[in-house]
Amino acid sequence: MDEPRLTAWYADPGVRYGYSGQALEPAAWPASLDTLRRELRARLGCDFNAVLCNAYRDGQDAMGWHADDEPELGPEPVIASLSLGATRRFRIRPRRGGESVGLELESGSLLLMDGRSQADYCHALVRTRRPVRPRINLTFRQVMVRSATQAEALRRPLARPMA
Ligand SMILES: O=C(O)CCC(=O)C(=O)O
Repeated sequence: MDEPRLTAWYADPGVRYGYSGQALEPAAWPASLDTLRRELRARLGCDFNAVLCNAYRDGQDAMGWHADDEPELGPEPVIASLSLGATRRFRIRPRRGGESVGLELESGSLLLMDGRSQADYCHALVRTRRPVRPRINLTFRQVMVRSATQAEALRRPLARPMA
């Protein structure tokens, strides 16, 4: 699928992620990203089994309005978002409507989304006409893994109540 950015998905074995109609198969953790997730666990007390990496090559690469509310992230996911490279503007707004708020995400900054962040708000990484250098964003997540039996049960049609 065409996206205005580059993406990669590193995760524990079997941890898949689907969004916008695409399914990401896990690649093994590189040592550098594994070190970062250990550091985050030590500082935040949260386990992460996956990281979605987004590379924004220039100001035209972006991410549209969305919430990370896929069922496999659970009802109140903790998402730790680390920015590296160019400073870019992140915007957040209530899902029920209202003004958006902008945050300049600088290199080395860590944005933590938890609680009802995804249920009540959506967010975007907006385009800019300014000439900007590339930026990498790493969003560490904990994805719930279903057993083969649970996945099969979800695929089966619901039984009809007896008349
Ligand atoms: O690049 C960013 O800071 C935003 C990333 C994001 O919204 C996401 O991965 O869901």
